[in-house]
Amino acid sequence: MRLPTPSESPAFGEADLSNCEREQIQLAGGIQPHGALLVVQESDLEIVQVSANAAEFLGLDDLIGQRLDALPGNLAGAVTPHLAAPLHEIPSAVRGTLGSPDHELDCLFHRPPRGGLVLELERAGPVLDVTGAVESALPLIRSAASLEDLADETASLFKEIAGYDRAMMYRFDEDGHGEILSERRDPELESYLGQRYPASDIPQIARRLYERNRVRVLANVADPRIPLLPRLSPLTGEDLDMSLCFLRAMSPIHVQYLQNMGVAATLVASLMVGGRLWGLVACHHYSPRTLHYELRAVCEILAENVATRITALESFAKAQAEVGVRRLEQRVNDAMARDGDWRAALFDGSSSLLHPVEATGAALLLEGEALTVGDVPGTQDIRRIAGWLDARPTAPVFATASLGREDAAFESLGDVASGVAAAPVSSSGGEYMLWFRPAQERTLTWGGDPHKPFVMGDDPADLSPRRSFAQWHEEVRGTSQPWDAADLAAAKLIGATVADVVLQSRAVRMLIARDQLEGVRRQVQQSGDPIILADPDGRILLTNEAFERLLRAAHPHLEWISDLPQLFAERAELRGLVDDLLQRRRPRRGEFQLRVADGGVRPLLIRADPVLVAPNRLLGFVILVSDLTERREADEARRRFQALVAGHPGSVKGGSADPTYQHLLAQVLSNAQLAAMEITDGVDPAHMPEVLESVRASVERMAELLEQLTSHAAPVRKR
Ligand code: BLA
Repeated sequence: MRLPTPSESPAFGEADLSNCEREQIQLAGGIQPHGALLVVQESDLEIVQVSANAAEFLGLDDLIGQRLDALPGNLAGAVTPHLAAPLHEIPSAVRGTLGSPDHELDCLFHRPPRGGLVLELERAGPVLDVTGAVESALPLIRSAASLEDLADETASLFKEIAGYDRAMMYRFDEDGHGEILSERRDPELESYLGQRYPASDIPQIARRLYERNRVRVLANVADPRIPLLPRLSPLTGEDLDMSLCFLRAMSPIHVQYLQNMGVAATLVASLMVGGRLWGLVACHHYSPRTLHYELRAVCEILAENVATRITALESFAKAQAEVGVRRLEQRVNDAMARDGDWRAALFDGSSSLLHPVEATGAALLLEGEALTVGDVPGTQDIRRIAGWLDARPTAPVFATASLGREDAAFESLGDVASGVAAAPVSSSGGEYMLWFRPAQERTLTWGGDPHKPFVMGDDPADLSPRRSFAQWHEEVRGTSQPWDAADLAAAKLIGATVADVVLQSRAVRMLIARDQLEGVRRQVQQSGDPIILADPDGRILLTNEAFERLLRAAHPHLEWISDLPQLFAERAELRGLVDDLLQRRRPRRGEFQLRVADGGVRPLLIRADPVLVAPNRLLGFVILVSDLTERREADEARRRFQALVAGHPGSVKGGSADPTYQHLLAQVLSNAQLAAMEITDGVDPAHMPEVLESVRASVERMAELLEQLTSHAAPVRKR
């Protein structure tokens, strides 16, 4: 016989240590002896392939080449009406007679993938109250309130209904390892409850097969395998695909495994949850045992119902967590709409941030701040973790049960943060929602040493699955309770919620900032005073129209603050001001003469300030310029006016020594002085000179009038 190359899948029974994962168990080429198998050609029901025990099973000779409907019994007639059905996923079952003497048989028939019709025959079982069993079992399954209850109920039901010595419910974890969740056994048997079995005990190919063929019975580990004759189907020239055959002989490796375990017969049903093999119900018997079609069907129905209940319980748990997350999301969004303080709503001190993820601590790192709840590492350590996360892919969630194992630098944090789940909340890096779990010492109990799934005899060919199923304890340290899919789903949801509000609040802030910026820009533009905004290097960022009018017209190449001094008469002095401002960040004020086009100057007041938001954070510079020309003119007007009114009546044209005149004039002047004070206080300097001038002119006119009046009246009074 040709040996398979390593890349090939080994034929049934030819697997060894290197390739047993790929053993083609569906091409078993043989059956268990408690039944018989026929393959017929569909057109005329001619028998083309049989199990080696078929003739004897039926009390007939020479089956090959005969037509099923020509054999004694009514089976062919019972089968034919069902042939309109597809029969390639679920076999049909009929009861009928066949052979000599014509036994009553149960026949399951289906179409294998490559043609022909496979008929599997077993002796008809005793009459059972099948519906009664199902009817009483279903309410128990349906009312199980937790997975634990359901597992216990399932083991009880299978033990009772199928009658095996031991019944177990077995669940696979994410890595394919199995754990016995529940067990019902005869009292004299040792317990397997809580034990774990490595994924290698059940190869992937077998798992895939068990997704289609949901109930398997191994009647007796000591039974010989009955070969198919001929081995290859004459219809296809290939091995018969026995995926759906209930009589299929089981892999010798597995049979050996069971023998090593001391088991004589098994019944195993698949638990399919969400389209994948979630676990198994496995029953052991310590003497040969088989189950007839009806009971196998009952077991399949029970297993389906159990799986449905698992789906419901798991999705209920998921929905609960989701309700928690949604409530949290609602609170955060409400807070956002109310006063923008969504962080307070997220960290309201309750466990709403921890519970859905089943974490013991949580933190939000955002904009340099760390908000926390529960047991968390110090802020510095949280930042270190975030820095470490920045270097690896984290979206939508990153999770580890042992951060210390990922990076030894974090080993010392194990008491609070061995388990870390993280969801980035922005694309800026360093901003995460984090959850923590402490390291826990756990003892995993394996049913045998998981690292030695095989034992090798003296002869390398003498290879068998492990012989010892003695409990093997694995101490697990430095890792937390692992995060399960539901935890991570909740973390992902919360992370997404937070990322949304972060984005939203940043967008809002941007709009506000833009609005404020617009406001400031408008004010600056509308200001009558020239203004310059410069960046921290002194580069001019923004000027207004007043500035353009005053300075730019004459000097279009202003780019830097340091370009300003050259425009002034006091160039050196202004350079000092600019240096003080730029180098020493010192606010300065001063009056300077701007040189203007016609060779003249314009007096300007310059107020220059650095803008600092923190002692060392310079945003830039603001330079305000006031044109002093008008003020200077106003000052001049005031001076002239003061001179007029302050005891220089002589300056008033004409003038008389007449005391009445002098008295009246004094009144007019003090009135005018008062008015002038009010005028200088209230009038804009641009208009002051003319206003003062008008007062001055009016005083002068009045003085003249007074003089005329007094001189005119004098003779009268003298009279
Ligand atoms: C199949 N191995 C299985 C099955 C179980 C186990 C439940 C499915 C059998 C069925 O559906 O009928 C393992 N059975 C267990 C365990 C318990 C139990 C863990 O009762 C615990 C109480 N097996 C090995 C190794 C290999 C292996 C090392 O231990 C090879 C890599 C192979 N297991 C193996 C194969 C099958 C199998 C090939 C398929 C059997 C078949 O359906 O033909």
